[in-house]
Amino acid sequence: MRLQLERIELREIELPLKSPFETSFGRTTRRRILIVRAVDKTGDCGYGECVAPEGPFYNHETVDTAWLITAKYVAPILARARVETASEVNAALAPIRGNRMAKAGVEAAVWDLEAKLAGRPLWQHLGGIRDEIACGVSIGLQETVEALIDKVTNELESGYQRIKIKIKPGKDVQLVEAIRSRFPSITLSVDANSAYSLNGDLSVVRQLDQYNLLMIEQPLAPGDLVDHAKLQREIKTPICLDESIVSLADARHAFELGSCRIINIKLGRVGGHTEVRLIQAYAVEHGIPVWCGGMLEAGIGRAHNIALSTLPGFTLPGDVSASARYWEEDIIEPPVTVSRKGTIKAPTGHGIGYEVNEARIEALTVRRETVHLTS
Ligand code: OSB
Ligand code: MG
Repeated sequence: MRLQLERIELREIELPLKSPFETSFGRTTRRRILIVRAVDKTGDCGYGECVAPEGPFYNHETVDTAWLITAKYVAPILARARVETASEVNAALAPIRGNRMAKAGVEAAVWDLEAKLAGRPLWQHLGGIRDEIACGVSIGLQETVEALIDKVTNELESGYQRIKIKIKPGKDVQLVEAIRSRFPSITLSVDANSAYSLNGDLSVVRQLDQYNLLMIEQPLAPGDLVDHAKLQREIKTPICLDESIVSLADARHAFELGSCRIINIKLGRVGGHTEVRLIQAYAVEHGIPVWCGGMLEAGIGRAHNIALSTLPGFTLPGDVSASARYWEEDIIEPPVTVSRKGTIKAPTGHGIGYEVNEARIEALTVRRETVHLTS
């Protein structure tokens, strides 16, 4: 089945979060989300969700930059490349430097389209090997320690297999101490989103090292692979890299330097499913556990995350959790739900395997643009 892409449709929707999500780099209360539809000559279509956030604080990308790059460069380059399979999209877009979230939104839509045309679930089309994935939750910074403990208690009662909390300087050891004294043996990790430095904060990280954490995620700046390697040599807790790894090359550099022992893979951050598979295959070959990270996705992005989490190597619970943790009403049907044992069943429907609620997307749309790929 050869693809003949006819057009790329972009929409921006606005979706309020049920409760604000706070990290070391800021607080999000509502999401502005770029939804991508890739439409084939046959009229069939695939969906992608660009995870670029509102502001350039997680990385350099934003909804607005992603919109510009997608409309002005990604779509036209794709048109000229006349890709016939989803696996060609990554190479076709290689001339565009960075802007991986923009590229991933379109790439993912083409993968969904191709899986639908092939008549099978995206997760199987990508090479997934399990029909159920393990789930954890990411809990943002809270106003008080009591509020944090309440959140942790609720998520554990829901069945989630791993708790991750956000930390930042001044809100770190005290939070971990409070959770550990209440829940001595749960699977617990922390995510600093690059808020620390090797020179200034080694003593804090050494203290965190005493709490039997599953991992410490992205303590230092994204470019600091060398400092992460030095830090990893100082502590027994595995370092997990998120922001630092945007490509297979980064994963290899991190492994060769000893900068981490675990990798968080995000579809948007690495530029799409093809790069996810390259990193995941490298990780399997070198015995590095990986897991799927999240970016406060609505249903389309969540569905793609479920699909990629079925690949070999995704052996740790991901930040892929129920729609209801984020949204009053999702943009897919049914919403993503999590079992009592903290798992999500990979869907059996074709492509992403969830129905996209077009009417709801229409109602939430604040901006739209269509780029035609054939003349
Ligand atoms: O670092 O994993 C991160 C959300 C926004 C930006 C960065 C991160 C996160 C999360 C939330 O941790 C994960 C989720 O979607 O539940
Ligand atoms: Mg992270």
